[in-house]
Amino acid sequence: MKRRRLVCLPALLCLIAVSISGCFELRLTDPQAMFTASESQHTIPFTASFDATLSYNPEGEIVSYLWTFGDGGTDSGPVVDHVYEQNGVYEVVLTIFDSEGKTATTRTHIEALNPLPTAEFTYTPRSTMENQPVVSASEEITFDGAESFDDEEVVSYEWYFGDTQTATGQVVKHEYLYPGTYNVVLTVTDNDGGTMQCVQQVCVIGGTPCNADITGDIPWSCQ
Ligand SMILES: [Ca+2]
Ligand SMILES: [Ca+2]
Repeated sequence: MKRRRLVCLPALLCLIAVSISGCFELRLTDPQAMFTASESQHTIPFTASFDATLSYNPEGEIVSYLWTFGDGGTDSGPVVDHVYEQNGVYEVVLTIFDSEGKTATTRTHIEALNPLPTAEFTYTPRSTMENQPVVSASEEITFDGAESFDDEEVVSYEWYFGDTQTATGQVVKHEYLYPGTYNVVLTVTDNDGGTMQCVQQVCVIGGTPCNADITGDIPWSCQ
């Protein structure tokens, strides 16, 4: 029994030694792919730079660096640039090849962000009183969001007129029943789901003046 144990022990030690040296050898001889990226997240369009000079090969040389950028673009070389023009999440893959035909691969993700739309609107007819635009109660006012824009497309216009009424569309009409100061909110949405709001105070006069100071000199004042 004792003898068998003695025989087994060297065999076991030998097996461990082989395993360790096997791992060690793997680590020593396989190429290691590594790179840094100048951006992990940026609004399009932007140029990202990638640097794979940290990659190394313990035996032999790295003979080529191949890149795929996740948007159909490819390149080669240890240091490359790539322009992202469409929003999305992209996987960047680097594969290196050494002189013995061994390869190594590593990857990262880059998020190319959608530029948000800009919301703007005008309204007519309106007149000016003491440098302040005013509209009249019981008059049809046209609200126009045509000055809103996006890098691609504004696909919806949602209006809130500040008096519980709402509407949808680039150009809408609304009539205020009562004088007052109303916060009109236009929310635009682009084709990628990005939203932006514009808020303007609209002063409505007529009938009972807005924020009326009945005994004051400027009964139409909205301040
Ligand atoms: Ca887009
Ligand atoms: Ca956009």
